[in-house]
Amino acid sequence: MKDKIKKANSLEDLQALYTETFGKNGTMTQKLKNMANLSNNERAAINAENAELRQLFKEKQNELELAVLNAKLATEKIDVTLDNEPKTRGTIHPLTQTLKEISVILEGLGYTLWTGPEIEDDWHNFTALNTPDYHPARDMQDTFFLENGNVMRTQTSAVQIRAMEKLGAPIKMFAIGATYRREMDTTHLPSFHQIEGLYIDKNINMSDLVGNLRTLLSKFFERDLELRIRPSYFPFTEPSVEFDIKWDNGKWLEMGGAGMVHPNVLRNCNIDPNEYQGFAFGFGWDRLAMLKYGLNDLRAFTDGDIRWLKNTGF
Ligand code: FA5
Repeated sequence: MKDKIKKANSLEDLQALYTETFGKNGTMTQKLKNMANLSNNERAAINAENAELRQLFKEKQNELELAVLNAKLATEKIDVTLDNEPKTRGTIHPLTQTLKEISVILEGLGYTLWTGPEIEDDWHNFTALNTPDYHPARDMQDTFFLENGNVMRTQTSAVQIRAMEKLGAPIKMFAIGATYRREMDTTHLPSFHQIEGLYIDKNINMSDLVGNLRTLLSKFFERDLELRIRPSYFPFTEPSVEFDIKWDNGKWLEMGGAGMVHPNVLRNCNIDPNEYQGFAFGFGWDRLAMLKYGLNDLRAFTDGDIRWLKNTGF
């Protein structure tokens, strides 16, 4: 039996041998049953054999169980060296990147972010901005009109009005968001974005405007920039200017419009123009991103072409 146990090569075989030995009619069971009339030596021999067989079974069982486990592990092995598909990461859109940079700079200069609706009423987009419906300046901005008389906001200046109506003066806010006009070429899109700034307090003047714009643009472009202002016209500012920066190639680049907020605009927002005055500025968010990141077609910003995004280096 000892040899048989040692040679068993499956748990089933071992179980059969065990039954043969220790089962109800097993050889060892019988021997143990019939020990009563045997001498002490004979009994001791049977007990020793019994213990030895049990030990042998136990050892063989452990050995066979281990073999089964190893066989199972071998088939279930995970090959951790297997090649994995490389993970592709998304990139930040140049506009989003620019938004973050501008926001950090303006917040650092004490401006608070405001938002307003993209579908705007006539009051906030035009009338309160000193542009009543008979005003010829309405033609400066080709407007998308909705059937109910609302408009797709043509300028973030509408958010100035909302902020002043709510907070009054003093106020220092900025807005950044989508704007819409009926135009389309390489430098004009029907849907583009603007950045607006407004600072109203008791002693604000044009030199504050120039200083703020120069700081903002120098920080954004990360170099000391020359700023130039030229007389211009907007119904909601008086005097009005357009401002340019001197680029690396020595050329002046037009950035946006600005000026001292017109007294009528302040009055429309229940602010007394004899007590408060201040400046506002507005410019193209898309154009800022184009310049900083050396992109040359405004239309690419909204085309959603992933190849373009990848080539922008973002
Ligand atoms: C305005 O919209 C004024 N609200 C700016 C302003 C604010 C003046 C506060 C005074 C005080 P303008 O129409 O020039 O101004 O537009 C400002 C800038 O928006 C332009 O310089 C240009 O950078 C950008 N812009 C205008 N139209 C488009 C367009 N169709 N596509 C892309 N960018 C545009």
